[in-house]
Amino acid sequence: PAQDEARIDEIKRLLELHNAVLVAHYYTDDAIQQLAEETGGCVADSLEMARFGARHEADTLVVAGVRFMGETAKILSPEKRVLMPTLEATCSLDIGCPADEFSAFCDQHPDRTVVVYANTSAAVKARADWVVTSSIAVDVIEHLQARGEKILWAPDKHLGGYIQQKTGADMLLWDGACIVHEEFKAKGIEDLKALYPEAAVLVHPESPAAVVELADVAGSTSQLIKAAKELPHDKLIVATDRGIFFKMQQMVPEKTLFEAPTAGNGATCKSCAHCPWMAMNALDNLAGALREGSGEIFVDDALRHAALKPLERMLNFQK
Ligand code: CIZ
Ligand code: SF4
Repeated sequence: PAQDEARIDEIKRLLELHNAVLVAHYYTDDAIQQLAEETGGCVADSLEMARFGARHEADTLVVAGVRFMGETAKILSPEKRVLMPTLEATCSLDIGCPADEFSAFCDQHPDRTVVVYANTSAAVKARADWVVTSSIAVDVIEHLQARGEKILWAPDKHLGGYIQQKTGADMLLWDGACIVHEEFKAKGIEDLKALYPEAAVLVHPESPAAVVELADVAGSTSQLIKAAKELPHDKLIVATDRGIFFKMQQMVPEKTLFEAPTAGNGATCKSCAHCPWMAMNALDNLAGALREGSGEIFVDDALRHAALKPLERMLNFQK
């Protein structure tokens, strides 16, 4: 629409004016992902967003995603101004893991190495030995296991359970979940698979174990996009936020992508398989943040230093 065009032009002008770069997650709206691509920004998972933002020479990072992604950017680049379209965009994993309760839990298990998922507040990261994203979680846990370490994992119990099963590591799990991935149904996928037996199933391991069991490939968003390209299959059933279809379809224009069902009867719905917090990012509030300098992320200095250590461990980790 013409209104969107005007907004897009305004954002492009403001990005230049402020020497700013747009860093967008795969789960944001197509228009935002496209804009990030067109303006020399990046569209990525949370690990690559963090790497890209830290390396880029821009003065301002505009992070389209959820709160922890903006915080991570600020922790890694304190000298940069970090803006988000909205500060209201949180995550059920972050909400489900309050720093004080988490810290008490860690205190009860001093013999365990604390590994937290990137989808957490700066305060929770500050209590951790390691931060990981789903892209490198398995590799890091294997590394710690080889050193004989016992793990305390938070917050996603499905991802934690998946890693535990895959590595055999001794992991104590926090009881958190992603409200988007938790809704995928094994029965719905089996029914779809009956219709298209030649289709491959791609699953993000924040999904329940019964769903991950049906996967031909389980992995992070970037790993699933890579698998979509490499697998010989022409049809793919995909269990992760449907925001990923923008990039995935771009990579495999010739393949047919199916949204994994969020209901047992094979149905999908408009508001399912899409993160309500990611969806808060829009062209309007993105333009507003750049125009008014609103949605700026600040992280207290002591907290920043404490959270930086486990984050740097992740960024410096080589398999
Ligand atoms: O579900 C999320 O928020 C994901 C997959 C984040 C990420 O690591 O890119
Ligand atoms: Fe959090 Fe799930 Fe949304 Fe990702 S998709 S930001 S894990 S609620």
